[in-house]
Amino acid sequence: MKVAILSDIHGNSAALQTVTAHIDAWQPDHVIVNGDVVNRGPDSAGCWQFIQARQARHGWRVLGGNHEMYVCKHTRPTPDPEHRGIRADINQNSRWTYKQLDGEIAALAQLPATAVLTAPDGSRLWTTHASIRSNSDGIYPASDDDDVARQIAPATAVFVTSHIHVAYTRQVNGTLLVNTGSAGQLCDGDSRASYAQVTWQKGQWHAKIVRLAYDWAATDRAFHDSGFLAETGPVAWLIYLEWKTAVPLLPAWRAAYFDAVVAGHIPLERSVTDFLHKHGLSLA
Ligand SMILES: [Mn+2]
Repeated sequence: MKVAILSDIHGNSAALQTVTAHIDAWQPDHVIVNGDVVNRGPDSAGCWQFIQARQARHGWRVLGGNHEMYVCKHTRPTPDPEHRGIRADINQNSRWTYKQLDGEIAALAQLPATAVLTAPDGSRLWTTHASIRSNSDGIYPASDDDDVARQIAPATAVFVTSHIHVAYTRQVNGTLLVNTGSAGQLCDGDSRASYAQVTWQKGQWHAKIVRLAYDWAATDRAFHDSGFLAETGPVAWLIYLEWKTAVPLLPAWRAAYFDAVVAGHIPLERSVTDFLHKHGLSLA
């Protein structure tokens, strides 16, 4: 049995095309999309359409991630606190994505959280966006074994996670733990797309991470031409540069500035320009 698991496409069509071509050539028995098809990128609608077609015609299984949830939250008639005032400015890009996905929100909201495949010996491969506890509870390469055991309980032979955009495989108390990384926006210092190949062969599970260069210039153009950079506020600059550098800038900005911005001590735009200046980054 051959299983391909991709995730965290984040509206990056060029990366999705490259990963899909590689998966097609590998000819897996199952393909699982482990959440975050949409948001934080220039072409959420195109990626969602493509994934839906693959689901309908090729039986791909599609799971929801935290970003599908963020986009769906915009349907609520009374905006929750995350979508009022300054927090609305910070979260502008999920609103932009929501508008692009008009008519698709019900389908996004209904995506399942988990896929389970069983080998002939009864051992199981469990796939979910982050952890058993929540779709934003990241499992890191250096997370303590005991913490991971709680995040993946009850233990299965293979546990496939994503969410943090860092690709790796490791063993945790007899479980083969696999992080798919991200098709569209890496955070592990390597800007190539990643996905996971998991196989059941001769009575054993194996896992491998595949890394692929893709048409970065096309994605760069899409960030500019789609209006993503111009229309979704300063946080979009961080997202764009995170995509470009494969370094997790958004969490670093959040840790340093989020509370001050929400408290009104510094305007959002200046917090981002200060942050970029301190890190020697610019949009040009
Ligand atoms: Mn993601």
